[in-house]
Amino acid sequence: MKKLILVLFTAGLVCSQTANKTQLSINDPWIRPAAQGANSAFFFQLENKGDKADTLIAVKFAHSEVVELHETFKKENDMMGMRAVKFVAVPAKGAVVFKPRDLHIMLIGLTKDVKIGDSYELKLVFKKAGEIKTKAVVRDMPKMK
Ligand SMILES: [Cu+2]
Repeated sequence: MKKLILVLFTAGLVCSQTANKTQLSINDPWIRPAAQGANSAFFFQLENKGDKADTLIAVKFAHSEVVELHETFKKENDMMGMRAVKFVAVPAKGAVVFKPRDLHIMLIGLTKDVKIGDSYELKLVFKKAGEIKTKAVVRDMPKMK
């Protein structure tokens, strides 16, 4: 009897996870190159096709000491600054863009060189959907206009 309950419970978990995962998609994930010991950043577009909002609460990366969610803001003297945020809301039927000089994931203290052409697995952690894996390719920053 105990065994049957356990099986049912596990099956339920698997189902709800797949249902959630189809709602969120991570498009064009990429990382900028940087040397060991320096910082890098991770960018992507997040699309929520579902009719429930979700919240990005963390990102996991195996090759940096710290990972933070960052936003860019304008300082008084027109300089750009950046600061950590605790979460990023993803609206229902909406999208959030993580891009240079805007929202980004800061990869602080790389434990190895991150070179152009390499690709790395990262995990995005959502309040409702849980962990979603993605693979990001390392490429150069787009040229500033
Ligand atoms: Cu940053």
